[in-house]
Amino acid sequence: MAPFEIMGVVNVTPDSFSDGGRLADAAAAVRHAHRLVEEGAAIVDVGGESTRPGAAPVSVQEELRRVVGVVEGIAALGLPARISVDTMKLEVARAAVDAGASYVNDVTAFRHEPELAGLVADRGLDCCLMHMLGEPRTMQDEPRYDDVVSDVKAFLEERLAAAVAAGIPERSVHLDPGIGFGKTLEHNLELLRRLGEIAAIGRPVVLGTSRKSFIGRITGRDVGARVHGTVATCVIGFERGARVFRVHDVAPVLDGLSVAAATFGPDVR
Ligand code: HH2
Repeated sequence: MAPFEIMGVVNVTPDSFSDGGRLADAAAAVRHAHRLVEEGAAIVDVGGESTRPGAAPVSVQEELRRVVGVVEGIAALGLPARISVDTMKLEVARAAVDAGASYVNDVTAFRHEPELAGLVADRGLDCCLMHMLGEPRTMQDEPRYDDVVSDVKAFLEERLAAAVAAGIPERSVHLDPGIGFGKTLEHNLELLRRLGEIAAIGRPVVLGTSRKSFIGRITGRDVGARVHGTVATCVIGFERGARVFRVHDVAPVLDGLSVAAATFGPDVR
């Protein structure tokens, strides 16, 4: 098994925080996915609803319109990568799976639509369950925890148990601490430092730090110039036990992770 997997981000949204609008046209999104796989992505994550802080929800119809054609287009290329759909909606996930997706990335961990777990179970899909405090519209309004790492870990254990109770085999579940989703700069750094406690749950940990604002707070860089900071977070995350890296910039992250994996080996904790 590869020591890590890169999940390349394909946002088909007019308003995503780092690449919004650029891939609004489906053909451009398919070409972008192709490039990410050529650069080394093992998974491409197609999302039609921005979850950036303050983002407004998108209707089912609009999300279907944005996502399904792109998933179909990527599937038609027959790339050596799996297609993930980044959605919290059952109907969107079902259509994306019918179009060729085999992985559901739900930032609400099946809390928005619990029936989504049934789809994952019935169709034998893999999934990512992510921690988020509150909802995107309000999540950055003074987030508070007793202890951020213990709270996130308890949440992920509870959602993993709920997924298994819905019929999803444990081996099909990845867990994600949800960097930036209802977290301050210090919360994000504490999660990175103590990521081993999340990895100790025993499921592969997904890390989504790519270009996020906490990197901008540290480096003073705008969103388009956070790639070096992103690579640093991925290398730190790998050393602390993360195994799937959701990023916009696949090639530089692959280099960083290759060096980290050669140094620490696949079994570091
Ligand atoms: N972050 C974003 C979206 N989906 N999924 C997982 N599992 N983990 C993450 O950290 C994560 C995610 C937000 O980033 P992005 O897709 O770049 O922006 P937007 O939500 O504005 O489209």
